[in-house]
Amino acid sequence: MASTPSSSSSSGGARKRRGHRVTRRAALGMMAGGAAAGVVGAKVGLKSSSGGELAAVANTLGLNGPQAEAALKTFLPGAKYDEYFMMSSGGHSGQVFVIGVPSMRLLKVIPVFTPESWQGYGFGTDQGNVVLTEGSDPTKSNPLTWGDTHHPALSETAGDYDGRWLYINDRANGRIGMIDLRDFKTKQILDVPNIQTSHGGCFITPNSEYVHISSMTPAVVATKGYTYTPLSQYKDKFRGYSTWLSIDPKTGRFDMAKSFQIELPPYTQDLADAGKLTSFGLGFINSYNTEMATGGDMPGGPGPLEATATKNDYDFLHIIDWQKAEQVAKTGKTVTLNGMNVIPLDVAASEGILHFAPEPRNPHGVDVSPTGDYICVAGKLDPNATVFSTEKIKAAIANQDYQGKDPFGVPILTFDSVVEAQVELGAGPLHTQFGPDGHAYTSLFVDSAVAHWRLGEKAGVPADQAFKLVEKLPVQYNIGHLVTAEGDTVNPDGKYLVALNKWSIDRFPPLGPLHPQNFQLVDISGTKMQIMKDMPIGNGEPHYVQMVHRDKLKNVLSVYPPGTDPMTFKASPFATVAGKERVETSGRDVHVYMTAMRSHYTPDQIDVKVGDTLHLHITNIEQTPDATHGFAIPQYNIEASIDPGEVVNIDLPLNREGNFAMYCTEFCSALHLEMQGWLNVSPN
Ligand code: CUK
Ligand code: CUA
Repeated sequence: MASTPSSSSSSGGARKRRGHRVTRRAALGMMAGGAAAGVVGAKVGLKSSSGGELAAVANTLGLNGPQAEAALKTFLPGAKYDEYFMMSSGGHSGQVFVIGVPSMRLLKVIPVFTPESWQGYGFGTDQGNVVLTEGSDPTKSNPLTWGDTHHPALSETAGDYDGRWLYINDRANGRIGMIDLRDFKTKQILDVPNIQTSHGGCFITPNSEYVHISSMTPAVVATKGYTYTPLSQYKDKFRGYSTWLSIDPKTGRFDMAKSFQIELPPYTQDLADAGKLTSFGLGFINSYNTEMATGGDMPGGPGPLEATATKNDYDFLHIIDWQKAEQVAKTGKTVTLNGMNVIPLDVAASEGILHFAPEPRNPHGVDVSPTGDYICVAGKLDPNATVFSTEKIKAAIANQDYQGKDPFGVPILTFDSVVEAQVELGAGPLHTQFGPDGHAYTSLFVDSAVAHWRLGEKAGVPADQAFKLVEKLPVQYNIGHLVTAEGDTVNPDGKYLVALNKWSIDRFPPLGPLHPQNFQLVDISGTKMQIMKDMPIGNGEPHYVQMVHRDKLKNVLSVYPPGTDPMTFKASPFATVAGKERVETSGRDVHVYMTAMRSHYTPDQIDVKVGDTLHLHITNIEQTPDATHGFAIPQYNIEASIDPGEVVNIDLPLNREGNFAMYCTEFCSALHLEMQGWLNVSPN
């Protein structure tokens, strides 16, 4: 892998750092003797260390100096916390992973679209069951039980993460989930009307006005969900939709009355991003398959989709003026489709809401630079990053500088009028993230490398370094997305980059033919990028990830206030306190108001009959951090996790007689094994 010597001025010390932030060295509270230049230097020389053993350890493992240094820099002893958290999509695991940086430790799995039994998500309790069922329209009776999470979006204020909510899309089923970052639990899943799949999202506007999600593959939408249509009518009947979901500023939930969609041509809409600062008010969506190919690779067909969908030299960057759309959405020019306020395609074109700019064929990522001045499109089949200029786009729109219209009447801006630069990076560029001072980093899938390059003068880059490749770092292997610390905000931190590699091949011991993905932590604080650590991801296939500073997550609860309903964060009407436990029967409905504390449930015997419906309202009356109790009923597929202060509700129709030994699944105390009881279901 050719690697160009750094010509940048990006020495670690020269990078601006936020004053209130601790440097990595201070955060680690170690390496007081200074960064070791080599293995010998790794002896550290601290009086409190056990002597010169480090060099011997490094020699035994065959570590070179930079590797030994990286090992120390990424080690965190207990009770020392990571400086950053990665909010990682979990791909087709349907979950979100929370990973510490620089330690690269998995700290939490947040179930969103897929049931998860440790947290009792989707096994009979209200939170998971309600959320999964509500998010499964139109088949509420048969909930979808998996999703394909791709693009997490942290809520923002003034273009910076604010630590309130996290959104994530389901690429498979066109859904979006909302996680509250007070308790890291999923509060809402919305099956977005009129889109069957999703990829252009989630992205969030700079003040969390909207979270955007657009369809990937177009579909035929009818007034009641989807309808069958021959693929020969693809161009006429299939449509995509760009969805702007209004965020309730108090709860983070979706406010459908203020949300709207924009109808799009049946191209395949891919990644998207929100404008910021100079491009505030605009949204950008890539597309491919402007050929509108539908496959057909058997004899007599037009050919495989991947061949027929790559014929055009250019596809279209969709440029959406969402502030204009917001105004038009309030007029009579819209239609209502499955409960969604929709701006028809011809209205979007004629009202100046939607413009196209040609982009080199079959692009993938579109990423807006921190100042909002540059829109970076990576070309998959093109070795360049194509950089569009916000200023030039605005001028071209104002001057109606069009090179034509697409078959649906959408004006196409003149390519040469809106492009600022094309930077040759290497084979298979996909996604771009940013550091301070106009540093940009693009993943190269085919090259298996990260390309470090510089933006232009509007990002503060000296003219002689503008739009130049700085360095390429080989990664292992076949990188998809990448992330830098707060690298998609108005204020990126630099410091760390993580390469999200699709293949790991030989990096980890084989444990069967399915290999993990490989996250690689890269130090980008110095003049040369340096790999610090590999982390196998043995679950799902992460796509995008955001990396947020620990300071931003300031609202995290350690315990709930007593008797809290986690869906509302308010006192639950079903909360119970010690001494008030009771059973209330009304007809065949048996309500049990139960408390859980170390090491018993009260009541610990429940007597019911086949045909009754049991309504369990369990309050964990503890306020000790980490004193979570489980609650399982064997044979009935019930499993709850009840955090301190939390109230969990379970509705259970009793269809089978027996004595069921309900028990606590969380090893909570010395007498945890004794924390059990009996559900006695007698014959009717
Ligand atoms: S996509 Cu996966 S590597 Cu869904 Cu963001 Cu590019
Ligand atoms: Cu409660 Cu174990």
